[in-house]
Amino acid sequence: MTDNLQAVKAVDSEVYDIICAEEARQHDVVRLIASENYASRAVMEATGSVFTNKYSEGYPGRRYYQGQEFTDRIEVLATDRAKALFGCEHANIQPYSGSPANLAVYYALAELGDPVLGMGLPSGGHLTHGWKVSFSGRFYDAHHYGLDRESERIDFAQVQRLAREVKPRFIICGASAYPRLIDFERFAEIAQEVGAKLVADIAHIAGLVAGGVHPSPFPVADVVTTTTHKTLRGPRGGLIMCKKELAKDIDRAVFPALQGGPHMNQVAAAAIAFHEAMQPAFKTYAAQIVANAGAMADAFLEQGFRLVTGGTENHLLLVDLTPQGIGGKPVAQALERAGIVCNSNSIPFDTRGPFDPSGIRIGTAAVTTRGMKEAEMGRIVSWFARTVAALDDEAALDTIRAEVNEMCQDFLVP
Ligand code: DSN
Repeated sequence: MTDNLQAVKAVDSEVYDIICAEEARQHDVVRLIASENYASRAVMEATGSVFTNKYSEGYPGRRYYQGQEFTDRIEVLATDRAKALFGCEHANIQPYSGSPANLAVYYALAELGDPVLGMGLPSGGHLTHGWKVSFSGRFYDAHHYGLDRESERIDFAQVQRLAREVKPRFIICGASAYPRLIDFERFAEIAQEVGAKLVADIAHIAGLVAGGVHPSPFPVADVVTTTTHKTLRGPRGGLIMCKKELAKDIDRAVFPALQGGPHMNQVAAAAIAFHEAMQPAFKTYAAQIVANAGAMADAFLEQGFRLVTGGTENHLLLVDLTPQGIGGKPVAQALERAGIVCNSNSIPFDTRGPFDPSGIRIGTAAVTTRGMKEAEMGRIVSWFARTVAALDDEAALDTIRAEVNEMCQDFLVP
């Protein structure tokens, strides 16, 4: 990619050097952050295209500035592809990212102070699902469901009880750190019973839904939000999909209520990502993400680690380090020194605080894009185990890093 950055090099060698260093880092380490991926070269070229120069407030055919012949074409193309890919009635590709997409849904479906029901952050939900430090917890009457203590899976009895009690405007399902399938139909039954809308945030699993390896929230969800860059492997961005009858409210919430001009370079890149996700190879990719996560889970269990829920059915795993008696943070830091990049994460019913949680979150979307398969997952888990056993042993971590680096040379990045 940096081959293409000759203008950057000529104008600003400082920025060029930093980009090159980041490119090398992404090549030389094993990237396991569950929300990250490697976008294709086509997606990155479109992100850096001339559409970055254009303002286009409004929607296709209804813009406020002239010069929209091609912005209209690219936005229609992107939304048509999103609708075809996910099988939905309406799509809005303008949200800048996932949090703005969720904010638009609150704006469209509720008034300030209205009750809403979402998954608690410590259970694996997202900040924008009503957590108190986000707009969603501050300006709405947010209530939270969580997990069953025994199974560590969504506690639907609690969801139903809370829904009946608080009568939310909408129930939001979907998660950032939940290793199991989401039962959208069960959520829809509860939402219907209490007259609430169902919002599904599929940011983490959108690529799995598109690839047919996770159940789709359509047609049961009223609104579906996602980012375009996680398992879906597009540019950084957001997308809202909904039933036709909510289209106007959603569109008005995104523009003019919350955003100005959409980032059309991002829209063009998203159109490419949707095209890529419609190809047969993407189904194979999505299936391999899940197979790789499963292989990792097996390897972790063999090495004696405890996994939240005992395993995984999607792209991510949560390793609970409580039995090892160490926190996730020092382990994540040692792993980074060893060339394995992931994040510490709270586990359900965590007894440690959010800045020093008990778990490590791991995702397989990025390593799968590089072509790594089950055998490499086994190697990664054995490096993980060696790292945990050698947290402060710089020499041991250097040895692991060299081995990781050597393996990475065999797997291309786009
Ligand atoms: N930052 C994303 C994640 O890591 O899950 C969610 O916004």
